[in-house]
Amino acid sequence: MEFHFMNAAGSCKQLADVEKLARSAVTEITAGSITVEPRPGNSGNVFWDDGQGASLNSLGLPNGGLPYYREHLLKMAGVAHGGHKKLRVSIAPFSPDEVEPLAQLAAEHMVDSIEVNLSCPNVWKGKVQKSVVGFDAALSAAYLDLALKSAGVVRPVWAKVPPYSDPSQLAAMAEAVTDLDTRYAGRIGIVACNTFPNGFAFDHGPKPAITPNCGLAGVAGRAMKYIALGQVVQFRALLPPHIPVIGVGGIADGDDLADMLAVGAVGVQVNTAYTANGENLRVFTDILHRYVERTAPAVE
Ligand code: RRO
Repeated sequence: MEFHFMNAAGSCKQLADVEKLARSAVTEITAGSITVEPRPGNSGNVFWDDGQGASLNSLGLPNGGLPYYREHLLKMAGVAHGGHKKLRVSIAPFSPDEVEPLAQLAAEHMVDSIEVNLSCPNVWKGKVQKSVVGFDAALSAAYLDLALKSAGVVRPVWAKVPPYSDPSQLAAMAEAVTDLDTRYAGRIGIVACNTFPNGFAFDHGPKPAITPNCGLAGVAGRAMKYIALGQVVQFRALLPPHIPVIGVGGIADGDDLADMLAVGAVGVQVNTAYTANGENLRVFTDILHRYVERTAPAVE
């Protein structure tokens, strides 16, 4: 199967971000997540890393919405393709009727694959937190079905799922995806997993590390590595072999990539290691380099 090596959505929102990632070692650039309406995102400290590879974020889905991507998405795809990378767009619909316009936008602008974000933990209306769609397999299947219908006949659709602590919820999602696969002929895959909802940290003092929502934020990076590996192991055991799984969570060096591939992932997404290192593109090169050093036979 094709090897997928990319940034995770969240670190690429605008044309300039695609232009930058087009010069990196990724095979594929993930842009988004994008919503129907433009969103300013949260304010204050919205990303924090603990200096040991773990992070918290509450970005709050900042993005330019349909107006920005109608204007810039074709150029984003052209820039990615010019750098010999695929362009994946992560869409974040807030209701079933938002799936079609977002998926169609991607389909009409040379985007190579669509990721349906079923798992953003950071959407609040005042003090009320929006529930995470990916914990409801039936509702997730409805979103994915609409995305597959709107995405054009050949374009793959990936479900970005939350980390499941209840194995029966994970099994229900695996079953829903397997069922969709029988109807959409090998066009669906799983990206496991998004951040763990509602973590909290102090920033070496009395204040929460993250400003919005009393400091509650998605947990990522090193803190997620063993959870993400476990999610991939479980999905691999439940899914037919041809349905691909991409692993996300704590990929920061060649060993992490090797571990993800060893449990059956077809590739990885990287976020904390990239963001916490000032979005230095070397992170991607170093991961691949160390992976090759670790796995390649010695040349005499
Ligand atoms: O924007 C965010 O706050 C965000 C999103 Br959409 C997501 O999918 N996962 C995450 O940790 N943060």
